[in-house]
Amino acid sequence: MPKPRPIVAVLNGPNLNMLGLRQPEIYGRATLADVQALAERRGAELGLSVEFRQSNLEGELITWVQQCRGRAAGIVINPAGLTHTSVALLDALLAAELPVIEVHLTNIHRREAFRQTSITGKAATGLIAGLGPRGYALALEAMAGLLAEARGAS
Ligand code: DHK
Repeated sequence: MPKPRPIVAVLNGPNLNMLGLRQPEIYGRATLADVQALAERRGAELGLSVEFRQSNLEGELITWVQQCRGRAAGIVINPAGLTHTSVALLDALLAAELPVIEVHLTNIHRREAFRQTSITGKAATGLIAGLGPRGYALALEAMAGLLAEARGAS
């Protein structure tokens, strides 16, 4: 029997369902469906099973993070606006005890002061910001590398 592919949850926070329509001069013209297709394609090439989800609700994202514990191999997350506000999402990510890569489409350090702090980033193994949808593919590449290293170490 072929080995099951490690599950990597790719979670997206509030307003990312509006990608393509929402401030395209800042967030670009790619839609969330485009980002999902890119993530699923790159994930499959890397031997990962990508579970791609988006919610506008903080509690729903927290529940999805909780469900990753013991089931998924890692989490790629763009918490969107919750990046800058949500201690509760940070706590959920810490409790998951999984490698976490935080992705931002934009370079949050070039934006308003309130976007330059990431509360959730404290739970992240690494962060990728400013590279648009490509950041999701890069995050999955990094995740595949982290998982391979962890397998080699065990
Ligand atoms: C997305 C958002 O929706 C914003 O609230 C963040 C992030 C930045 C992004 O760049 O992907 O401030």
